[in-house]
Amino acid sequence: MNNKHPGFGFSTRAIHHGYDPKDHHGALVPPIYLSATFAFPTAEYGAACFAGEASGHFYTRISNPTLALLESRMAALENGEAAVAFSSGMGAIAATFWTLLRPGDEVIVSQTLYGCTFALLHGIGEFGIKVRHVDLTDLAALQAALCPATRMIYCETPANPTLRLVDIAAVARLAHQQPNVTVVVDNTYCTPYLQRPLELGADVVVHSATKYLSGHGDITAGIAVSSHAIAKRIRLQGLKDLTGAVMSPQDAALLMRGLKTLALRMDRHCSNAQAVAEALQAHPAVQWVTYPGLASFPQYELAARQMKQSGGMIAFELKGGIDTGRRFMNALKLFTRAVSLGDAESLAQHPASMTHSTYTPEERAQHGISEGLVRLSVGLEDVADLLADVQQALGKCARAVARPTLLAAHAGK
Ligand code: 7XF
Repeated sequence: MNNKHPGFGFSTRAIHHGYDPKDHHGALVPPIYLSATFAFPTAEYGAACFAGEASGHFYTRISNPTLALLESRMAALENGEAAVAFSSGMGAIAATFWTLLRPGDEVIVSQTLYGCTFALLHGIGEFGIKVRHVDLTDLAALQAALCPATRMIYCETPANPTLRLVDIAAVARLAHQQPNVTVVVDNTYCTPYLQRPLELGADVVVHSATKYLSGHGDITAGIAVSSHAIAKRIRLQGLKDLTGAVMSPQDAALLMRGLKTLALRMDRHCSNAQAVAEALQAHPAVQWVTYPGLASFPQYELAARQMKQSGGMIAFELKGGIDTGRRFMNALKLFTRAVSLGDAESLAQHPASMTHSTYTPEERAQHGISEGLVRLSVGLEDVADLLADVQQALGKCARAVARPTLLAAHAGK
C-alpha cells in the first residue's frame, strides 16, 4: 500500500502507509538502510543534491530511505504533510526552536512543561529570545501576552506532569489573528491516536517517540510533523546544521514496529489508567487525583472534546505529601520505579526530584507542580494485577497516615 489510499483508517495507515512489498523483493517488513552515505551517479548530480535542486538521498544526517518511510507514516498519522525524525524528543524540540526563533523574537509557552523543555527555554533565553510563561487556559492572558515580536506559542497538552490541558483550537485561532506566529504542540502524552493538533489548527507537532509511539522502552527518538515548508526548514537548519540530532535507521525500524500496535496499546493504556485512577480516587489515603477521565477533572469537558480517550498518565498526591508518596513508591511491587512513560511496563516516579528537578522549588510552585505529586504511567499488564499492587501499596500508606493521627489523639488526652 502506498500514499494513494488516504481513505484507510488509523491502524491500517500505521501498518501499511508508504510501503509496498513488491517494490522491495516481496519483503513484508521494510528493509533497514544502514548506509550513512549514498552514491551519486555523476559529480553534477551530487552537486545538484547539495544545492537542493535534485531530490534523492545523499547523507543520512539529512535523509535516508528508512527514515523517509517512518516520516511519511508519522505525517499520515498526524494528518500533516511532512515529518522529520530525530534521535530524541529533546532533539526534535531543540531543532524546532532553533529553526523557528531568532534573537529578538518572543515565544509564549504554557505554564507547565517537561523539565528538560523548561531548561531548554532557559537556554534559548540566553541567546536573546524572550520566553513568556503564560497560563494558556486563560485566553485573555494569551491575548495580553501576544505582541508583534511573538513568533511561537508552545505547549504540552496534557502537560507533563500536571495533566493540565490547553484548548488547541482556541489558542490557534487567537494566535493566527497575527501573522508569523507558529503554534507548536508537544503531543507525546496523547499520540495521534488520541489527539491530532494539526487538525485543530496547530502548525507543528513534536513528540518524544521514546514513549507511546515506540511503546517498548527500547529506543530514544523524536519526531516533528508539519507542512512541507516548515519541515524543510526544520530538516535543513534544525536537523542538518544546528543539532545534527538524527535518528538512526535501526531505531526508525523499531519505531515503525511500535506504530503497528499503537491503537491497540493506547486502548489498553487508557482502560487500565481509568481503573487505576478510580481506585486512587476512592481510597482514603489519597489527597487528590488528576486524570482526564475522572468527572472531577477540572477540564473534563475539554478533555472529552479534544481527546479521543483519556490517556495512560495519572498524577496524584497522598495525604502526608511526598513522605507518604515515597513510602507508596517503595511499596510498589509490580509498578517499576522509573522515569519515562508509555511503556508496556507500568512506571511510577516523583517529578519534583526526578523529571522536573530542573525547576527550582519556587519555580515548581509557580508552575503548578506540587512537591508531593506522584506520577504513574499505567502500562499494559492485567488490570487486576495493577489494582492489587496499587491497593497493597496504598494500604501501607493508609496505616502510615493513620498512625500519627492516633498518636496525636492520644497526646491530646
Ligand atoms: O528526549 P526524550 O525522547 O526523552 O523526550 C523529551 C520529552 C519531550 N516531551 C515530553 C512531554 C516528555 O515527557 C519528554 C521526556 N519525558 C520523560 C519523562 O517525563 O519521564 C523523560 C525522562 S527524564
